[in-house]
Amino acid sequence: MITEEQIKEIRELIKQANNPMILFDDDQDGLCSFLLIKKYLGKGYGLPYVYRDGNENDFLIENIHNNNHDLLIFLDVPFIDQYFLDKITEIPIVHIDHHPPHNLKAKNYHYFNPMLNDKENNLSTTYWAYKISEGPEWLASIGIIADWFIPPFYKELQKKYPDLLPKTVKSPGDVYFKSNLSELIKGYAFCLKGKREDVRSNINTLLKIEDPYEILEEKTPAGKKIKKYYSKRLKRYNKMLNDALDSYKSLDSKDNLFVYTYVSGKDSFSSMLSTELTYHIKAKVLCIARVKEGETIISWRSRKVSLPDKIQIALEGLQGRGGGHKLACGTGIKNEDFPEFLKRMKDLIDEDLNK
Ligand SMILES: [Mn+2]
Repeated sequence: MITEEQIKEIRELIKQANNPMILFDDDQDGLCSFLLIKKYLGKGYGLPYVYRDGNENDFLIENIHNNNHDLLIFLDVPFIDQYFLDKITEIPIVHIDHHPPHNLKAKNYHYFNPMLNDKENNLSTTYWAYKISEGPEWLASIGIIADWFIPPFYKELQKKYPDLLPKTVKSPGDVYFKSNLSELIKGYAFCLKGKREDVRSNINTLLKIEDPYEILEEKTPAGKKIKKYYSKRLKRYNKMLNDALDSYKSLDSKDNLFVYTYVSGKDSFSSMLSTELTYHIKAKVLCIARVKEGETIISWRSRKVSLPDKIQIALEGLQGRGGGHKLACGTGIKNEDFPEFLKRMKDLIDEDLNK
């Protein structure tokens, strides 16, 4: 865990800055961490950050130098590049995360990760941002639940919002996918999709929201704007979800592998879609494939069988790459090689499960 002492240390480190730059992971956990920290500090400039290698970070490094940022904060960002640390030596860097720890070091680099002293404790970054900022709980719960944790303060929060939250929860999915807060948890993710200017504007609008009903019941102009933005995507997402659930119904129940393929040039919904489908259906392995121009991007989810080894074998001689965790992986493969790759994966999975 991140100790009370460390929480105090983080507060001291970040409160000193006048002009912090805050880079956060491109999902609800990253976004809610940012909203909490920025509200707490009352200052800072924030951007979603997706990992980039070496000099691909130059524009950001230049931006930090040119705009006289006096602190760099990373929130929920799994990896950063040594290159970054080598180029930014004159201002403190505070990094708060809960992914498997790395051991990059620099004099000005302060790294906080609950897994460093307890491998089992990987509570989401939003939870630690909540500890630092002390609230509000409803906002923290969005980031925490989306990262598949039940907030430690759930009981009190449920009493405050009995119409939004179920009394008992067995799985974070009960809130994420079945409650009246569901729309908002998904909506926050959709606010990060689309054109860069739109995302930036959404982030600024989200900073004005004090209460979930502002959005859900369109009570303020800011709330109205957010609901309008995410509703279009929510509709598209729900259509895909129902489509996938329908096709599951027609699946032979003996099949170990469930495959859902969708075409989308613009937004990717695969991460949320595979999480939600895993919650609703019982197939042993799920393959959510997004067909883009030339390439198919796959999000894999498994209940038990290990995937990375099988992906490596199945990719042999084909034009693709992939990897990830034992039960959650990704693959990118040329469209023409997708059918053969899928056939090989199905055989490998069947073979493993019928052992
Ligand atoms: Mn996270």
